[in-house]
Amino acid sequence: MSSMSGRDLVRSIWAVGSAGAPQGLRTVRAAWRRRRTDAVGLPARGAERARVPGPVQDAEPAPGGGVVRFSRSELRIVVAVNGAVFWGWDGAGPEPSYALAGRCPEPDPRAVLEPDKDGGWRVVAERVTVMVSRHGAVEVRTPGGVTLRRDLPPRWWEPVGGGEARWMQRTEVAADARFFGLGGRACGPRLRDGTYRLWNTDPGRAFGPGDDPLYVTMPVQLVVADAATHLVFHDTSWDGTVTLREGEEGAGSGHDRAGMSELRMAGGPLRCWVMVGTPARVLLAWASLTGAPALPPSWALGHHHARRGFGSEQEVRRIVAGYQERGLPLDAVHLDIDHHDEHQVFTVDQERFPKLPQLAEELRRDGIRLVSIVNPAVKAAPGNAVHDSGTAEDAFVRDASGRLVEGVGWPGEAVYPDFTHARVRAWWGRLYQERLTAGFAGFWHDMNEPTSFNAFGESTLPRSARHSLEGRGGDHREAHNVYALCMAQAGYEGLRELVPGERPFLFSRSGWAGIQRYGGTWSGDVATGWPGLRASLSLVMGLGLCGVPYSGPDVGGYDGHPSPELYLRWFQLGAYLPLFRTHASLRAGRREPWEFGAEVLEHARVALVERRRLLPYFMTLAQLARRTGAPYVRPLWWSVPEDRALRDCEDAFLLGDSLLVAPVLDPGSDRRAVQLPRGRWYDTTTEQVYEGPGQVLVDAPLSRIPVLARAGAVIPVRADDGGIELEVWAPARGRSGGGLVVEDAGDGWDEPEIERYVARWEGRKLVVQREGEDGLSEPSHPVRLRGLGAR
Ligand code: NBV
Repeated sequence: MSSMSGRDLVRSIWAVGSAGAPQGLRTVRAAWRRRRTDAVGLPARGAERARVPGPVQDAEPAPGGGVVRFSRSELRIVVAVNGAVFWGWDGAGPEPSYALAGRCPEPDPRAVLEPDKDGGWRVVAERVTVMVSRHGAVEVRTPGGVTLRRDLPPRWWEPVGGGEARWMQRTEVAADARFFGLGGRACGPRLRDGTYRLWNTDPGRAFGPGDDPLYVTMPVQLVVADAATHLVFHDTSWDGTVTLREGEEGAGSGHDRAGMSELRMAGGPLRCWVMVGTPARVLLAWASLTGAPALPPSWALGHHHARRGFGSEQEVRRIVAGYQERGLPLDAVHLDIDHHDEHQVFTVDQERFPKLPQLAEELRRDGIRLVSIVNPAVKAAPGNAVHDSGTAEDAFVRDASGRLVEGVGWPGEAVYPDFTHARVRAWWGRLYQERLTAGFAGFWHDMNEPTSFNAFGESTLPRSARHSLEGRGGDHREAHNVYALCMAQAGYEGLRELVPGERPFLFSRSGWAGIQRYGGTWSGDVATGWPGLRASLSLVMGLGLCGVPYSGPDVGGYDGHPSPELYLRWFQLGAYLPLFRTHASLRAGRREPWEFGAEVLEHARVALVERRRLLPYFMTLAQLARRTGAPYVRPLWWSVPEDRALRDCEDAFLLGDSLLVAPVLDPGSDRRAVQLPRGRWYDTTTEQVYEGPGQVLVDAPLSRIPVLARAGAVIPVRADDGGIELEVWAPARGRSGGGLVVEDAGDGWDEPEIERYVARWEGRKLVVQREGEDGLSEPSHPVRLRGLGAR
């Protein structure tokens, strides 16, 4: 590696990369270096032998299912008490797993393995039947006998000289099925025909809908069909691809063509979990398996402003004052890498930020928290305290020969903690004390795919880099996709130890199945432009369906200069997403709402004020997400997955049960079409009534995006005095409604109770009551009725 200083090295790589001509040379050199590293560290694959399970031999029942033996493999099936079904080939069991929140759930003793026709076997459980053919095809059926998926017998390719087998699993699904999930995808949320890679990737530049994969990939698919929704999770962290092809329904007497999904993995166990039911039930089972989403502290549900290039404490103060002078609500300020010294992570540049704790204290008095970026790359320089303590802990990733793996991170030549080791996680977790002392209240994990600036041909560690993998031992091929998940675990558990009374707040650029246990994500460097705006909604919705309910984009896009209109439309969307954050790169210019002219400022103010008013609703949604796994942002088909028109609708979403948000995603629009689910809906600004199901045209002037309330909804909002008020939208005559309220628990661990409300007509009077064990009572909060003027 060259002797350049860290930042120079990073800058030169960037400069060369963007200059064009030398790019080829760099790529060749880097690719060569990676090949050399991996050639030494990884066994050559050589010839391979293909294998399929072969014919069935016998079967043996066990709790929750049993084992079916084939001539060249065996299949273990377990139905768990939460209704999820596990199966694993070649002796694979559910553990160890980075996705599971704890131990594998207990088997359901009622599920039994029994012989089926034609020499096959089946496991009959309450919510699913799993049929295994005599050649190893596995079919999942509803209790009514409708097939939801049919896995053909898998295929393995094993290196003749030994080593990791790669494998392929092809699956047929219903002709009407639609695919969602696979982590954060920019081109969704409905995943069209194509091949999607499972390898967390920093695209190295701002991305748009055509870029795939991105920072968060997961082998989690949500398959929505008329017969039922199911989630399938292949619990394998290796590199892979999923090829999807939607089916086609034969019109009239024509034949249906099944949908198809083909998973190819470079290694790891062939095992999966399937959950069947309604979307809500499926997400509940998923959360019970992989962990309840962390509950953000209440301030994290407000507005966050991040910025590259805050050059000093004074500048932070100036920006905060800019918000305050204009009466714009602000809840958190994020400091990017610019506040570090040359060693970067867990340091503060004392010249430019000499009194950070004092600044943090001042801000906190105004209700604003400081959030810090945290990168995993540790500057490889003796004298850098983090480096030295990590070295003493033997914390950094090594290669097969025992040498430290050096990459290029933001601080230049860098080493990378091996977060797949419990001791290393504990060491890293303790480092957050430095951040807490500096006054930070929240943490923003960046560059944790992990990214190493192209030092190894692709922008991450070499595949041969060794990892502990909880003592089992392995390499980066297996550890890569769970690197950020383990970093999040380290941060979360460290913070729990350091500040036991407060709920940690962290969000991470990269992640994998289970990341929600520790925090959320954000969309990374989304490209400024209308396609980027659309992509940011796709990411939030897709991640929500994979069990990660808290995320949001960089409002305005990361890399460019948005027009005032684009900025505003992004801002208006962001105000209804769980993480509402403005941020951009150094070159992209400012993202403060007053930078785009007086008109934008006025409309942005309305969005900010409305977000603050809706905080009790957001808190309720966060609490419900933790208890049920349901994302705050839901596709329109959430409770009616069989509604074909809604299933294909990607440009609007439900925020909880009560609101439908229809962002403006195209320039020059002042009206937009909205596909409504069944029932009556009110435009929350004009109180105009719309009746669903069906498509309606709704006003969308520059001043606001359409937000519709479901008739009968009871929505907790912030009253002028700061308390909670119930905004109740009149149900249609003869109908009733209701809603849940879970109050803010402060930033600690108290468990507030769920308040249930009903709204119904008593003659000409709309009555709102609280439902309790002892019957109905007066509401615990003042009530404001809306929509009464509607006919
Ligand atoms: O820390 C700088 C940026 C950050 O602003 C952005 O949000 C991240 O996605 N970060 C990427 C590192 C960029 C390095 C080239």
